[in-house]
Amino acid sequence: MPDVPVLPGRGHALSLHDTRMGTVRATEPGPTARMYVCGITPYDATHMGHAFTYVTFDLVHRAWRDAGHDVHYVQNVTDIDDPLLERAVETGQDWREIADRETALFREDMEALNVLPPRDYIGAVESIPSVASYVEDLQIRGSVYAVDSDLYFRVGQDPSFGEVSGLTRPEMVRIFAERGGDPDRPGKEDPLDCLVWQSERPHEPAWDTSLGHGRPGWHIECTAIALDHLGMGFDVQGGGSDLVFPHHEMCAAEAQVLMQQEPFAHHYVHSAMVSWQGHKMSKSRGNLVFVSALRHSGVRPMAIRLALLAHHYRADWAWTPQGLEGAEDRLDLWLRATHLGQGPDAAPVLDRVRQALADDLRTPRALDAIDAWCMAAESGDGSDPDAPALIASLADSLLGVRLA
Ligand code: 5CA
Ligand code: ZN
Repeated sequence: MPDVPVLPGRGHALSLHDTRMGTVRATEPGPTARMYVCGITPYDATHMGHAFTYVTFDLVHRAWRDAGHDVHYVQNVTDIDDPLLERAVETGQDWREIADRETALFREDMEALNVLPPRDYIGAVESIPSVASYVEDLQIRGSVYAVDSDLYFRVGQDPSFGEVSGLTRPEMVRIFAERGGDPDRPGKEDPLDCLVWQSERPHEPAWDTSLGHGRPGWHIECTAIALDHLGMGFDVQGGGSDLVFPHHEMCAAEAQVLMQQEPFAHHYVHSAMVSWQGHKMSKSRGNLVFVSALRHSGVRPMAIRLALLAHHYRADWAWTPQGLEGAEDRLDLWLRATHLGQGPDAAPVLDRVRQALADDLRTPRALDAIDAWCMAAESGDGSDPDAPALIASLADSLLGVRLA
């Protein structure tokens, strides 16, 4: 955990858009704010889409800290799943080696981008015993059935199923098929029922559990890790908007049936998609700009972070070289201005940045407020000798932009 400068006063209560309610409303954490963010599937390096998502939730982390909360942040890493096994076959490498290497690179990229690490960083593989025990609980509740020797969760057991995404059934069926689901598999009771346990396939890894020899389905992995480390009714479930359905809908349904309580999370928060060459940046399509490649070509990590922060987290956007150039210029401006001996009073800037972030993470407004101060300081306005240091501290503490 890097040092985060402590600022004078205290941050405002944080409001965030909640996908389930469709509105921006206040988060209401207790002394400890609890957040679960879906982590990477480590079969390739971190791209700008991932970085945008983790920087977004880093702002939540920082805003809560600034408002005086302790933050319990949990993230998973999907270190066993089909894409990893496919990549292993393509490259002749062991799937575990790929997962270890790409997870290490991800952590390095996040550290370079000054993303505060989660308190618990939990793998799918290490969670298998826990997953098996939750699936047994679902069986006891009559919420699981077998197709061949795979196990499916009856989504209809959760009366609130569908409320996270708010999609219609036909939309759900279509998106389910596009995002790893199997609506057409013969033997399923409801096309939307989701796989919770997959029995061993030839040449694939499998683990011995009370459910037999196999491996977990995807959604139950995050359900189990969130319940184990945060419990029911945590503050924010986060990820990119591609996870709204089916992933976050299924996680919520499984947990709500398991615990016979709702909600799984108070806010479901989703970051927009970053595209490149006309399509969502995705490992499966291969249209990627990697954080590590830019770093190794000499781009400063704080310029990458500023390129991401220039976009509000709920608006889809395209990565461009011009966007990065603009961010480099901005970083230069901020570095010059915060190294001056004086400038205008910084207290109003602190308040404006806090307000902008508390209002659903309006980063463009926060950047504008700092730009304005920097330009004024450069043109000789103001004579407060403490202001440059306060601007540097607030940029670091609230936006994660280190100007040292
Ligand atoms: N392991 C699962 C979650 S349990 C997974 O979705 N992994 S991932 O590697 O595909 O994505 C990691 C995170 O980055 C997810 O939150 C996903 O929503 C987000 N993400 C992926 N592509 C983009 C993109 N192009 N723009 C913004 N966020 C993205
Ligand atoms: Zn997840």
